[in-house]
Amino acid sequence: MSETYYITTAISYPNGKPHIGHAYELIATDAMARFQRKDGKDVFFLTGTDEHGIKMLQTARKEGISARELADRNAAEFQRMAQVLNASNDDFIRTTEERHIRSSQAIWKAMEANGDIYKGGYAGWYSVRDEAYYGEEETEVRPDNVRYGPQGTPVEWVEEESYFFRLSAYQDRLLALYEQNPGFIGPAEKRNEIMSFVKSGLKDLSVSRTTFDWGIPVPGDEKHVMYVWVDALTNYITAAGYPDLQASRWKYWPADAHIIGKDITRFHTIYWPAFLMSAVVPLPKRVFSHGFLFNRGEKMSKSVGNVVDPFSLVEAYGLDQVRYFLLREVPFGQDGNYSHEAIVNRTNADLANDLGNLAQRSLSMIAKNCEGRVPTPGDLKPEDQAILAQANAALATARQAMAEQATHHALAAIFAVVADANRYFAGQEPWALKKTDPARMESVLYTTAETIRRVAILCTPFMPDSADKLLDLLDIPADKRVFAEVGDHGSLRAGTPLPQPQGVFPRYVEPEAKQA
Ligand code: ME8
Repeated sequence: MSETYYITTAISYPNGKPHIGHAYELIATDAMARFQRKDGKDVFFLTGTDEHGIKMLQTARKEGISARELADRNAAEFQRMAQVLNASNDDFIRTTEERHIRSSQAIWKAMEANGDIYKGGYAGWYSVRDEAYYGEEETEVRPDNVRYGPQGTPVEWVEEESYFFRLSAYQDRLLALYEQNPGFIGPAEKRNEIMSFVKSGLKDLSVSRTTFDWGIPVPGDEKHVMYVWVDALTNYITAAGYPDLQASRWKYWPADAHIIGKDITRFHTIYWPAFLMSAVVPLPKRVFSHGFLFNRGEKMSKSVGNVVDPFSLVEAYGLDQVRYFLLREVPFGQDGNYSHEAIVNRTNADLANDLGNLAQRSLSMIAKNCEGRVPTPGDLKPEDQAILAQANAALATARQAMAEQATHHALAAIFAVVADANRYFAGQEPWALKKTDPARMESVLYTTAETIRRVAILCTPFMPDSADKLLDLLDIPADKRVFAEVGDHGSLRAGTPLPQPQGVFPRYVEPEAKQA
C-alpha cells in the first residue's frame, strides 16, 4: 500500500467572490498535491468554504438575502474557480454540511469531556472583521478616534455569556511541540514569531457566541453557537471522517500539510493543535503560511475593492501561464507582487521562448529528418549525458524543495535544465550536423527530446495541461507520466512514431498588436 499524503488549503469565506489570493493558495496547494501523486503517494487534497460566523450574516443582511443563500451562491463560485484553475482536490467541504456539524459537535464534546470547556462571561475588544477578541494592549486608538486591533481592523467593546476553552493550560505543551518538531511551523520566521507569542502567555479563548445564531449549536446549550474558528478548523478532520475513526478516509489523518495565508497562522499553530490535544486527536505534521499577493504592491481585499478576479486573469494569460507565474515568480512564504508586465515577461521568456521553442525546434527537426520517429542515438557524449543527468538531479532538488513548500525553488531547478538544454541544442547545431554527421544529429535530437520528456514530467504538477500536451507529442502513455519514469530506464525508445509537432506555449501578444 502506498504512503498517504493529506494536504489542505484554508477554507475560504464565501461572503464574497473568490479573489486572486484564494486562487494563489489553491494553485500552490494543487501543485503540491499533484507533486506527491506523481511521486507515487496516495494523496487526499481538501479545499472548501467556511460558511458560518457573523461576517456572513452581516454581508447577507446588507444584500437582503439569508446567510444560507449567500453561502450557496458564493460556494458555487469557489467550486467553479477550483474547476477553472484545474485544481485536483479530492473533496470540497462546506462547513454547513451535516457531516461537519456532527464532527464539530463531537470535537466540542471531546474537549468538554477533557475538562477544557467552561462557562463564563466575556467582555472585551472584539473585531467583527477578524472575528476575534483582543487584549486592550493589542489595540490602539488612532487619530480618527476609532480603536483598532492588531490586524488593523476596528474593534468594539462586547459583553456576552460565553463558553471558554482552557487555552492557557496548553502553553507548555505547545512550546514543547514547536521545540520538538521544528518543522511544525513554516517558514522558519513564522515559527519564531509564534513561539515568542506563546511564550508571552496565553489567555483562555472565548469559544461560543449568543449574539447571533448563524453557526453550529453548542451541544447541550443551544442558545450558544460555536465561535466560527472552532467550527472552521475542524473541517480538516471532518473530511477525513471524524468522529468515525473507522471511516475509510481516517487513514489520511494527521494531515501532512495545512497550507494557509500568513494572517491566519495563529489560529492554525496555536488554537488548532491545542483543540486537538484536548480532544486527543493526533496533530497535523506541518502548517505552512504563505505570503500575500499584491497587485503592483497594493494590498487587495474584498473590502478594499481592487480585487482582480482570477477568472479574468486566466482568460487573459492562459491557465498554465498564471499557474507558472504565481509559483515561479513569488518565493512561496513571502509576499509578492504581480502585474501585467511581470506575467507577460515571465511566461514569454520561460514558457514560450525557452521550453516552447526548444520543443518546437527539436521536434520539428525530428519530424522532418527522422521520418517523424524517435531518433536512434549513437554512443552518448559527456555533454549529452550531462544534460540528461541534470534533469535527473532536478527531480531530487524539486523533491527536497516541495517537502518545504518551496515551489519557486522546484521550478527554478526544472527551468535551469530548460535553459541549459537550449544552450546545448544551440551549441551542438544539429541543423549543421544534418549534412556533416547525420548519426551525430540523431544523438543530439534524441538527447534533446529525452530531456524534454524528463522536464515535461517534472512540470506536470505545475502546468498539468501543457505538460500533458508535451508528453502527447512524445507519445508517452498516461501511466508513464510519473516521477519514477524520469530516469534513464524510462527513456524514449528509438523508432517510436511521433505525432505531428504543435506549439504548446503560445507567446502572449498585446491585443493592440494583434489587431495591427
Ligand atoms: O481566512 N494573498 O478565509 P479567507 C494571498 N475562512 N493569500 C490570501 C490573500 C492575498 N491577498 N487574501 C487572503 C479565512 N488570502 C478563513 C480560513 S481555515 C480553517 C479558515 C488567504 O477567505 C488567507 O490567508 O479570508 C487564507 O489562507 C485564504 O486566503 C482564505 O481566506
